[in-house]
Amino acid sequence: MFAPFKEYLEAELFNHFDLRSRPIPAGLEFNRSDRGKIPATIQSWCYQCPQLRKIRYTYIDAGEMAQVFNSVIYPAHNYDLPLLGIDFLSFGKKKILVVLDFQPLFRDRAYLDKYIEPMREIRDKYNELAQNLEMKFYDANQYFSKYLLFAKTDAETVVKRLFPAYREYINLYWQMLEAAEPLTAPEDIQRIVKAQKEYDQYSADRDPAHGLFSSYFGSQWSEKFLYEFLFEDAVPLATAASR
Ligand code: BLA
Repeated sequence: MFAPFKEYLEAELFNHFDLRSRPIPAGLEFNRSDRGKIPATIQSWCYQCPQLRKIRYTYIDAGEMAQVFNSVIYPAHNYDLPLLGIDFLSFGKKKILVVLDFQPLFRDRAYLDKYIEPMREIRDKYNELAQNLEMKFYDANQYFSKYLLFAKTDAETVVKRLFPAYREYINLYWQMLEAAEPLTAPEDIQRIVKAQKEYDQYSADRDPAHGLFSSYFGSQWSEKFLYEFLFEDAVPLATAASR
């Protein structure tokens, strides 16, 4: 279902950047479950380049039962760009949920004008993919922009509308990165380090996928996957509480 999205992102990354593999902890890059009626696999890829310190994407393939494409791109700490966040999910073909955003690290006017306003033109073209749905797990005012794509949709719209929208957003993200001036002041860089770390903590604490991962791969593997790969700068809640 989302394989063309993964392939497109991969090709774009290799065309635009000088990528190096970024290690994935042993045992987390691939897993397979035979617990359900249909076997499920989860596979992840991770890269880095001078402008992007962590590029990760994951594909879950449980056939008709579930297809998920999830990705986060973290700019290097000397770029204050939003993170590029992608979460495309399809369950049993009937339920398709898609989320795509430039996830802002800061919320002041100047920041939003610089990095979020440019999304507006694209977002306005794809109104049917921006449905103002209520968030149950996350807070729309933290690390989400007002021009995110967030929709419950169908397979036809994924092909005909989401794919072109996705290409446009990704292209805009590369343009912004190209235009961005790397920061040099240590205090500016520290502020970005802190905001990206808080993003990991926030995302790990609320991740709605924990149940999904656990049901296929067990809770131990899922906990490791969450805290050692997806959001490696987050501290598990239990650990945080006992410190
Ligand atoms: C929702 N994301 C979800 C859900 C799941 C995942 C299972 C709940 C779907 C439902 O309503 O039943 C899945 N999340 C994942 C997976 C990974 C993950 C598989 O982190 C990792 C491999 N989520 C992101 C990113 C964004 C994001 C980068 O990981 C930003 C674009 C958004 N996911 C997002 C939002 C929702 C969601 C906004 C709706 C949650 C809500 O209602 O609060």
